[in-house]
Formats: sequence, structure tokens, C-alpha cells
Amino acid sequence: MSTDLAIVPAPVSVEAASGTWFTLEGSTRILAAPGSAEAATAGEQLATVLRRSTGYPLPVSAGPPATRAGAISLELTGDDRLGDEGYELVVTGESATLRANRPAGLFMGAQTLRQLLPPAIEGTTVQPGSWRLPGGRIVDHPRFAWRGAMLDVARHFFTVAEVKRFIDLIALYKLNVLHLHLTDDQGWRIAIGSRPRLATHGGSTQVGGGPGGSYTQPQYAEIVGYARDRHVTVVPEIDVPGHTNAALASYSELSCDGRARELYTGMEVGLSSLCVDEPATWRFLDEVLGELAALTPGPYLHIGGDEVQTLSERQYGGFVERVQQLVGAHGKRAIGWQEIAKARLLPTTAAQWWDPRTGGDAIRAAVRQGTKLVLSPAPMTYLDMKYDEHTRLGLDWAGHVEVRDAYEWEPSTVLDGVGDADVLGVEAPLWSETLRSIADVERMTFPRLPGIAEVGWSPVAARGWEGFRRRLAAHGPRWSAMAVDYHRSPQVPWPDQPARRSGGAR
Ligand code: TNX
Repeated sequence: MSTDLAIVPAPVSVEAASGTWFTLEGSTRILAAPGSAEAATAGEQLATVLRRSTGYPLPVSAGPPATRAGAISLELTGDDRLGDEGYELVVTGESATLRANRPAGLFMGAQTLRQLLPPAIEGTTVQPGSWRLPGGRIVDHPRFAWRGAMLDVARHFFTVAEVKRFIDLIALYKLNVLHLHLTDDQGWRIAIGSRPRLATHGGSTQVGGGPGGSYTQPQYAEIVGYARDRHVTVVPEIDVPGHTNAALASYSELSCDGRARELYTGMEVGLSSLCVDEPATWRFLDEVLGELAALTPGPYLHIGGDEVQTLSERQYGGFVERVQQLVGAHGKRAIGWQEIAKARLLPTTAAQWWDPRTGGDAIRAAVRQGTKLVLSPAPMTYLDMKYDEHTRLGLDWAGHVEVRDAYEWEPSTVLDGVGDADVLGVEAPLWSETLRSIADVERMTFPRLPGIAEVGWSPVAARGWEGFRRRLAAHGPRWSAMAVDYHRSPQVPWPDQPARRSGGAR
């Protein structure tokens, strides 16, 4: 392995054994350490990817390995130096061995192994190719526990199949949180049993007035399960007390004047609020958060809290303080956008920093009280910002965000008075006011998201723009092989050749 292997995010340590290769062949087997159903599951997942393009059978067996020769082995070792998500990958001329302490580590290591193979490995049909893994040893584990992407399914609705595709793509870059922005003024996207009109009426449109849509509870559970199989935790967001027009249109008792609002299909923000002092509002929140908590295995529920323009400070602070208690009563922790730092937060409540223009003092004060942050500074991580003035999709209120902007920032210094220990991790939000299809989503996500993934995963010593842009360039052909639409940023030295024709190792 040479140090310029195109692995994104960059691993903690890479030792090359130059000139050594392990070649996948028709006879290659995948071995899961004996007695470990979890290693066998990780082996099957890897085999599923590799079979499509190699056409090899790659049988997965869980028996004791008489020999590792000719095999990719996956082993759970109980070596807790690697933590929950770390792994070690050793490739010799005879074998490839992936070891981890926990199943998530095997999954992360398998993503690295994919990236060591030629781009055509990502093809969905059998490709010609010489399927060689470079020899050496990689030891790797993440810097931050929270490496997220947010998908706004409220402004435009995305189907279960589209969300699964998004999960596949973020998991390839070792992200482990999918924040689903499920409700906003323009749409309510999750069925609530006790409040059916939220989905049937509140979910019936979207920005621009299209048909909208919503997930049934079994569909939401399917998304959560699909994510969990890829070691991604879903953090669902019910955005309150603002961004609630779809709810106000569905149930008249949620508005202070008792009148149902019209559905909204524009792009303004800050136009709506629940009637925060009404008991009916709290019954509503109890039911919604209760049902959502029961459907969500992850520890966090996101309660929004952003851009409220119609409440007094007292009303807003009181609302946040009460809603976080309610989340706690349903067995979860609350996270909210940075504005919630104006309220007195529980030690378990986290805040998501997004707007560097305002609110710094309130955030610093909350951090001094122990609040942990997820960092999503808009000028670096907002995937809905245009790349440059020629970008067809997206907004530009936080400026243009090119690949280098998304990559070249440092979590421990980006916000004065906030250091590593205050940070849970990083997250890239993708708001969908202007995005109508999964191709639109992909074009805004790639190539920026891999940069943000590296900010969240890799140690500072492994990072650097020049190295990154060269590694990133090698992913263009991978995205082509997966039919992922991406922005061909002029900052990245993309190879000219399409992946499908390059075939062998590069
Ligand atoms: C601000 S970021 C919002 C969203 C918009 C987004 C557009 C945040 C917490 N609120 O409602 O969709 O800007 O970039």
C-alpha cells in the first residue's frame, strides 16, 4: 500500500508493503471468525458488493479457518483499543484480514477495502477487471463519534428507495448518523397514529406544490432498519415550535386563533408557530414525540427550535425547556438547532451549531454549562449552498461552498471558546427547497460530503488539502460506476477516463 492510496476519509495509519498484492479470483472465499454471526453478516454485506461487479461466487463461511490463504477474513477480536468503529486491515500476497472490536468496525473496514479495489468494483453488473488489493497494514478509528448527514424530506419528499440510496452513499464514507428533517412548513412526512391528518393533509404537498408524500410507520421502520444494518443511527427531527405550518394546517387547535392554516408551498422561513401556552399543543407534542420515540432505537430526537420569529423570549425559552423534558419522559435525549442555547438546557440536551453570524455568546455560555455540540457551520457544511455562481441548484445565503471550503476547516478552532471535548462531531445538512430528485441530492452531496466526512473521521495529522484533492479525484470514477451524479469541481484533478472503461487497477 502506498500512502497516496485514495482512501477517504484518510485512515489513522497506513504501512505499505509495496509490490505485494492480494488478487480476488473466482476461488476467493470470505471467512467469518468462527462462532460470530456478526462477522458473518459483515462478510455477507461485503460479498454482496463484490459479487455484483466481479461475478465471483465469494462464498461466506463461518467455520474455523484451516487456512486464511486465498480468503478475505473478518474477525471480531475483542481488542478494545480499536473502539466501537475502528478496524485493522492486513493485506498480504495470500490473504486479506479485517479485524475489529465491534461489528461496526468490520463494516467500516469493509468500506476501506472497497476503496482499495479499482473503481469498477462499484459497478452494478459484471465488469472486466483485475481485482487487486494493495499489500500492507491499515489501522484506523474515528476522531468524532457523530459523523452525520441531514436530509430534508419536508421541503421536497424523497421515497424510501431514495433515502436508502442516500444511506448507502453516506455509509461508504463512514458516516454514522442520518438526521431526517421530517417536518416543516411545507410538509409533514411521518404518519402519527393518533393524528392521521398530519400525514394525509399536512403531507399532501411540497415546495412548488407537487404531490408531497409521507412515510407510514412501517416504512419509517424500514428506513431505520436499513440504516442500522449499515451502522447508521437515524435521528428524526420534528421541527417545533416554528416551521410548523403543515401541522397548523392539519389541526386547528394548534393555532392560538383556533383556525387551521392553508397549506404552504413557498420557500420563506419563520412564518409559523405552535400556540405554545395551550394545553392542546402539549397533548399533541406528547403524542407525536411518544410515537416517534417508540419507533426510533437511537438515543436522540431532534426538536428543531430554529428560526422562530413570532414568540417572545420568555415563550421560546419556556417552550424549549419543557419540550426537552418531554423528550426525556419518552426515554430519549433532545438535540436542537443552536437557538435552543438561549434556554436552560438539560445536561443531556445537545445543540447543533449552524449559523456563525449569530448566537455565539449563548452557545459559549451553554457549552460552559456542559452542553455538547454538533458542528454544522453553514459556510462549510451546508450541502444546499451553491458551489459557485454557475451552480443550477441550491441557495447562497451562506455564500458559495466549494469542495475546499467544505474540507479545510478544523472543529476544535472553528468556534471561539469551543474545543474538541465540547464537540460530539460534525454533520452536513442538505436542505431541499430547490432539490427535486435523488440526482439533485447527489449533485449537491458529491464531492463535498466526503470532505466533511474526513473532517469528522480523520486525525489532523492525516489531513491536508493537496493530498485530499488527489485522493478525492480517484472517487470520480467510483461515482460514475455507481451512476452517482456529482459536481465536477475545478478544484479537483479528476481523471478523464470514465470508470467503466478503465477496468483494471489504477
Ligand atoms: C436555514 S439551518 C434553515 C432552514 C433552511 C435553510 C436553507 C436551519 C436550522 N434552518 O429552514 O432550509 O436555512 O439553507
